[in-house]
Formats: sequence, structure tokens, C-alpha cells
Amino acid sequence: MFPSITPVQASSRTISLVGTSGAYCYWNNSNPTITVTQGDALTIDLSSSNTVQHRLLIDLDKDGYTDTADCGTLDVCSSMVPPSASVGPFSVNSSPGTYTYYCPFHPTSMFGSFVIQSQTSSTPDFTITPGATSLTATRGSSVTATLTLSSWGRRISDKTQEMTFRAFSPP
Ligand SMILES: [Cu+2]
Repeated sequence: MFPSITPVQASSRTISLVGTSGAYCYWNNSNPTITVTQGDALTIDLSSSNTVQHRLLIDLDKDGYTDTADCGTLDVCSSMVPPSASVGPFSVNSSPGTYTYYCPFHPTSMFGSFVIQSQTSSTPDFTITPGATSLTATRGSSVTATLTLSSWGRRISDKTQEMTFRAFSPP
């Protein structure tokens, strides 16, 4: 059948990041890619797994982790952890794209991707076109019609689905 299409919409989201340290420091041991949708109301809960101090900086103006003067304006920054801290909720307003989040104290090991996806409309951006406006089948036989799905906005190549309708005799 046709592929299912899930619209992407903004929502309220909460993410937890824990500063972890062994030989090197990481966020959540693996520096996970954070994927959000433009317009999301995002809250980030931060903590440290031990007494090593960390701070979050999401480099939304792409000028690196050293520029902390734009914390709170262009960049999203937290206070130091520990103690635990929260950033937000803030509205993700930057352009869709891939950014980097850091701990400015451990920028060579403690960074990951912050991906902002574009928000897509909740109204369908695809059309389904029937290949026939009416079908007639006699009992016990079948007819075939073609439905065409077009969805250029999502770069799904046009799909054609052949459907068979069968007319059964009533019991
Ligand atoms: Cu750190």
C-alpha cells in the first residue's frame, strides 16, 4: 500500500543530559545527537555523574564554544552542574540545520550534534488521484483501478498503486 506519512509538528520536549567522566568527559556517555523540531518548547535537564563540573552551550550562531558572551541571546547556555540545572523551556527558533552542543570545559570530547528539523504543515502535502471516476464489476468478477500518489514536497517519488475490486455474490 501507500507509505505512511507522519507530519512533523512542534511540541513540548524535555531532554536529559548527564555529564559523565572517565578518561574523557561525555554527555550521556555517548554524546547523543539531539533532534528537535523548529518551534519546539525545549527543556534540557542537566546534571553531572560526579563532582566534575560541566556546562551546556548550544552553539546556535555557529561561532564556536569559546564565545560565551552570546549565552542567553544567540546561544543557549546553562549554569554549571553540579548542582543539577535546567535550561528552558525555550522556543527553538533557529533555522533548520545541524548545530553543535558543547561543554565549554571539555569541548574536544564533550560535544554532539543538535539537529533542528523544519516543521511541516499538518495539512497533507500530497494528493491522491484516482485513475477512474467509476468502476463497474459484475458479480464474481473483478476490475482494477490505479491510484496515483504525488508528494513532491516530501521528495517521495510518485507512487502508483494498483487496486483490485472484486464483486461478490451476496450469500
Ligand atoms: Cu564538561
